[in-house]
Amino acid sequence: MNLNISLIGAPTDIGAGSRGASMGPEALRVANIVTVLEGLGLNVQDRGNLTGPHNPWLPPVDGYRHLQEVAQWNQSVHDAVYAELAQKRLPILLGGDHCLGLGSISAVARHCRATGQKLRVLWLDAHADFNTAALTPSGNIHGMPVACLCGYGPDVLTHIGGQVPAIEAKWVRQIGIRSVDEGEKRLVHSAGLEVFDMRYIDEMGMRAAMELALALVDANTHLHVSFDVDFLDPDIAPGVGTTVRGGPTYREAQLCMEMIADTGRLASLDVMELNPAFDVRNKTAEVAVDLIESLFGKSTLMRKTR
Ligand code: HAR
Ligand code: MN
Ligand code: MN
Ligand code: MN
Repeated sequence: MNLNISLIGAPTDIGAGSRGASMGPEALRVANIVTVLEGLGLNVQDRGNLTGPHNPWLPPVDGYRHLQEVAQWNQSVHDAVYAELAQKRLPILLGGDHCLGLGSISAVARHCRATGQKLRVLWLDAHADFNTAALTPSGNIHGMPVACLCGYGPDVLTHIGGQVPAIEAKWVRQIGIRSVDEGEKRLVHSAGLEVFDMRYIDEMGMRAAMELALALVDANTHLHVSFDVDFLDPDIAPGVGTTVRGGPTYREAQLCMEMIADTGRLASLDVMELNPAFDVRNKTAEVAVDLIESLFGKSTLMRKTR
C-alpha cells in the first residue's frame, strides 16, 4: 500500500438535509486521525481545509438544493484529490457531506484513466445515494452522487473530471444499504449497481459480502472506499445527520475494514457525513478513526492463517 497519506478537509454541509457536517474534518482531527495513522507507520501530511461557498440553506430549485454551490465545492475537491494522486499520494477526504464523493471519485477515475488502472469503488453507506432531480424526495444532493458519477444528473455535476459518465456502475459495490427511496430503487436496478444490503449481510454475513465485493481486485486495481459514517449502526455512530437503524455493528464494520486492508489495494478514501452537532462527546468521530485504523492495516488477528 501507498504509505504517503494526504488529508484534505472539506468543511461543508452544502448537499445535506441538516447542518453540521461542515464540522466533520475538525472532529476527525480532534479524534487524532493524524497520530493514529502515524502510529501505523504511515507518512501523513494534513493539507488543511478547502474553502468554498457558505450554505445559503435554500429550498430546492428544479429538484436541486444549492446546485451551483455543490458544483463549486466538488470542483475544488476534484482538483485537490487529483493533485495528491498525481503526486503518488493516497488522499483521504475528510467531509463534509457525501455530495463531495462526486468530486473525489471523479478525480480517482481520471487518475485511473491516466495510469491505466482498473477502478473499484466500495460505497459503505445506509443509503444508495442514487437519486436524480426527478426522483429525490428532498432535493439534497448528498442523496445523488453515485447517480451523477454514473452519468445521471445535471451537466454541471456529471462533467466534473472531463469524461461522462465518470465511472461505470459495474465498478461500484454498495455495502450496508438499508434506506433507498422507491424511484431510486428502480434506477439502482436498471443501472445494474451491485448492492450488498443489510438483509444480505444479516443472512450471509459480512465475510461473504466482502469476499464478493472484493472479487477480482488485483495488482492493477485502484481501490477507492467512500465511507459514509451513517453506514454504521446508530448505536455506535449517532453523530450523523441521517441515522438509519439496523446497520453494521462495531465488529462487523471492523471486519469489513480488515478485509479491505488485506487486499493491499486501498488507494484513496472518503470519510463523509460525520456531524458533530449530533454527536455525543465526539464518540462517533472516535469510532470512525478506530475503523480507519483497521482499514489501514491495524489487525486484530492473532493467528497468521484462518
Ligand atoms: N434518499 C434520501 C434523499 O435523497 C436521503 C439521502 C441521505 N443521504 C445521505 N448520504 N445521508 O448517504 O434525500
Ligand atoms: Mn452517503
Ligand atoms: Mn448515508
Ligand atoms: Mn493509483
